[in-house]
Amino acid sequence: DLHKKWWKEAVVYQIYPRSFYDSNGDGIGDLPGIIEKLDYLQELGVDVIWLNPIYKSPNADNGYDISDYYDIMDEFGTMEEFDRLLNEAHKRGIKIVMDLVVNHTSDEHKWFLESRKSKDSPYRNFYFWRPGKNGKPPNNWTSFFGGPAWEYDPQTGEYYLHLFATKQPDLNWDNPQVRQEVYKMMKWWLDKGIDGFRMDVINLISKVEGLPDDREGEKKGGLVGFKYYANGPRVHEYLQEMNREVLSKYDIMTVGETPFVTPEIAKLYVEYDRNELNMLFHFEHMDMDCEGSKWNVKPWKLTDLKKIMYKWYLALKDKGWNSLYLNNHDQPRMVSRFGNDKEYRVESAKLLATLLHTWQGTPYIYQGEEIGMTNCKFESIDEFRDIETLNFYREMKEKGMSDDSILEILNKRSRDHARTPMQWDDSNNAGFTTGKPWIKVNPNYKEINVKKALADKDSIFYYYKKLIQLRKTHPAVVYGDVQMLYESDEKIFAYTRSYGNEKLLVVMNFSEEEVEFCAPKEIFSNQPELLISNYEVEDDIQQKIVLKPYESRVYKI
Ligand code: ISL
Ligand code: CA
Repeated sequence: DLHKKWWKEAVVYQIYPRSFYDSNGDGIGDLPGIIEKLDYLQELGVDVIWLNPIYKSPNADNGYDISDYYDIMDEFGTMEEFDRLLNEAHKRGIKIVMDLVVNHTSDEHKWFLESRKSKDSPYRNFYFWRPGKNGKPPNNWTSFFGGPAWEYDPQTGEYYLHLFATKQPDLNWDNPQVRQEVYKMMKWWLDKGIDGFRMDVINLISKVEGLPDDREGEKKGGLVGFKYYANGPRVHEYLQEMNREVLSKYDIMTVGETPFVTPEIAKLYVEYDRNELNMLFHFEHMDMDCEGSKWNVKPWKLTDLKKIMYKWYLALKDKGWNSLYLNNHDQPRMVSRFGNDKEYRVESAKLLATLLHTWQGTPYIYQGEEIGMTNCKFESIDEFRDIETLNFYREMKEKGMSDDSILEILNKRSRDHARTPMQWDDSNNAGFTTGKPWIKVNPNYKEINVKKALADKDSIFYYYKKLIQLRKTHPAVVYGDVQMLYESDEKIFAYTRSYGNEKLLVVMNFSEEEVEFCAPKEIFSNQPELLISNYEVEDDIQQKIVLKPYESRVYKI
């Protein structure tokens, strides 16, 4: 089958190196720390590691502001240690995918330092420099991290564009020299032997010519300007060029991080005959529980989640491939957001894992998810570290909001929930560091940690391990077609997966009550085999199953 690919069969494990494991006691996770934990990841059974940025960076946005693409961040280690990590991972059959952050660089990157020196610097056109309009920025676009998307630079009396922090100036992809520099750098890493890229906000790289004001956006509020750069006019031309000149020459996987995409837009990036990317991360399910902005939280509905997932499945079926995630380094912890992190923490973490691994697509596990790590209770503003969080705090203070109200919002949404240190054991600082951790450790580490999980055969960890194995032993888990059951039910998520003559049934109860599931006739007529479940199952599958709170079962039927 032409469409069989290793990256479809793989399970990816995302590592946020700063918070994974600190090997030298400076309070910051590092590359030798990851090497020490490779055996743990091998035990879990994952195939690929995606590393958040580890390049040289002044860390305005924890490595998403890169000052040298050919060097390693001081705190994380050296290039020798990276080579060792790559080698040790490969020895264990684990591939490594790197973050590629090329929509912007750090303002400390040498290209930018050159570019800001004078209007006729050979690097001027590597970025977007524009004169102001009557003492104001060149247009009304706002930044993802608050405030205008432009920064005035007195040295030449012009502004530069930054869609993210002021220390993250946007690269000008319309300049062919920029593109050639990026491709050269990508080849340099691929020639080292890395196995692919996760491409940061890669659908924002092409801006509409003239950088026009966004009048409608301004009226609506929220992020202003994105319609002039999200999925911009030349983005496919650039990605096809990148594919032709770089990606197609290697056996690698690529996944684009792409806010503002619908399935129709996504097809243009991932359909096989387009020769652009393998997969992308969309945000539709991340937007289910908020309105207008991520900070404005509302309850989410299971039917919305089902609709979104089914829509994406149908759109890419046989033409492209989905990536599956429920949290990452920018999002709250999934068990706190979509499950119940109190009395049903273990059950609901396993249920969410079941969905993640048995839907069609490549699953991405975020570090700590496999032991059911939860959101952290932050007691005061000085416990936060994330630039987006701190900027939001400042903005809300200026608007007169009280500390308590801001803290309440941040305790739901801050990106720092994902960034508290990995909980390895019940010793000081959860065994993450012998020094002072760069960010608060979640106080629940005595209860929730790796050591405990490895000692308990019913732990979330071993449930993940089993799910990952199911992908290896049952091709229907990877390739099977999805048929939805109970589509409009607000508590039950159920579907079948069919591949050749293999058929699986997945049933999940997303509620805290017992619910009845009535299996369709063709399902209970055969002798089904239970492949995995998160409760002890006594009953044989019958026409009617009573599902306990957050119960999930997978049958071969
Ligand atoms: O994090 C978000 C919401 O809290 C997103 O809006 C996020 O800023 C967006 O998805 C882009 O994220 C990526 O690029 C950013 C970086 O800060 C994020 O960590 C990264 O995942 C800028 O490089
Ligand atoms: Ca360290």
